[in-house]
Amino acid sequence: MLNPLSWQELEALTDFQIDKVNGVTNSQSTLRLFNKPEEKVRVTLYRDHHAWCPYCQKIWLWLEEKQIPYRIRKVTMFCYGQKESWYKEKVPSGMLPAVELDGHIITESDDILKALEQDFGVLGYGMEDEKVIPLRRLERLLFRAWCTWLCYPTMFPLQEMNNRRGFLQVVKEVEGALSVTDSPFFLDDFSVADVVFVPYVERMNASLYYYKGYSLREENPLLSRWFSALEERSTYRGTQSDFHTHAHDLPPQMGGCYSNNEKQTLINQKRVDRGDWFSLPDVKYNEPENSRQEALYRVLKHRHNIIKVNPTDNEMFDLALRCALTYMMTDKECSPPPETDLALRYLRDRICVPRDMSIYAAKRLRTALEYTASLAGDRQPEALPLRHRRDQNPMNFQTP
Ligand SMILES: N[C@@H](CCC(=O)N[C@@H](CS)C(=O)NCC(=O)O)C(=O)O
Repeated sequence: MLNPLSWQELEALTDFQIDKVNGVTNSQSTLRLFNKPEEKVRVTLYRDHHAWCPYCQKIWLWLEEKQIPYRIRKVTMFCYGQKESWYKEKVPSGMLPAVELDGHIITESDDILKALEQDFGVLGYGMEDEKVIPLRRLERLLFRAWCTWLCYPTMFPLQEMNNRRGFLQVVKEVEGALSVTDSPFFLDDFSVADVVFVPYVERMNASLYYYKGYSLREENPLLSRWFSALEERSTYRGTQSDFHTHAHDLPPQMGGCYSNNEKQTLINQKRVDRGDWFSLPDVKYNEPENSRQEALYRVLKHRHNIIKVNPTDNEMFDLALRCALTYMMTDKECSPPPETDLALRYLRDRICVPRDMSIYAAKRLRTALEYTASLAGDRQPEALPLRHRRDQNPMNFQTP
């Protein structure tokens, strides 16, 4: 049996580094300068720790596209822990996102975008442009049809069918809107109209695949082209989540997501929860060469907390985790201590994209954890909670 590499030996296997201040979009930054002096910072974005909040993604993506220097302060959402009192003093409702612009707090994502446009100019078009307004309306229509299908239990198959039909009708309209120009985007180039659609269409793609067996990206050619064009942009890639993260962060946020339990749905659920994660249509660009190094770097950074929050004995899990990382980095099978299968799968289920790492790094890590777990046993951990995600309380991962 191969002995796992030591932490020191593992450290030698990654030189992953990113420039969080001036480099590509990433979820770990707290300051973004885009090579401008720090005195230029006029904006602070308040967003959630997990990068789950769709309205925050909208503002985040806009700021990254426009390369506006800004600070980021992360706040806890109700479903995963206690809201910070300093934030409630600024925003009594505790709602996210908020932006502080020259010392003035602005809430409501649409109002934030309009205020930012006034000071920094539009992203292609303005929120109130006559080309953008109907697209914003269409996005809300799509959102409502999605909620109707996903977020309410149905008593009869006919009701489920009608909800599905209602959603697909709006999708047809979206396909129509995407066919108006030759560009893969809603207007002649990437613009605020795309930013408005990104957060929920990404969540629709994940949730309908998982709960309804329906693959939005694969079934609709123009939406498929749109997703692929988005994935050409490093800004979008930095904010992009994966199917596993969305499928399990949405239920508490939406007040419930209801599976239709059809054959394809059950196949998809198994794929999202247990792999093969590389077979999922949640990403289509080629895997970067350093995705394993990224995953390793991120685990190394937080390994003490990862081990501390795991329900298994620390020493045993330390060994098991090193087995999984050894396998991920060397392709050499490394048997973990007996009965650590649950511990490894506990972590497999809690990798959060893009909070912890980017989409391909997460696929590599989930695969290594699952494979190593399978050498110890085939037990599955308790299902993830549906009403809250306090198992993901960010306080457990605060670094000095
Ligand atoms: N209409 C608001 C909606 C914002 C919203 O619903 N935010 C949710 C997160 S997605 C929130 O802050 N909920 C409180 C919490 O979860 O702590 C906007 O566009 O900004």
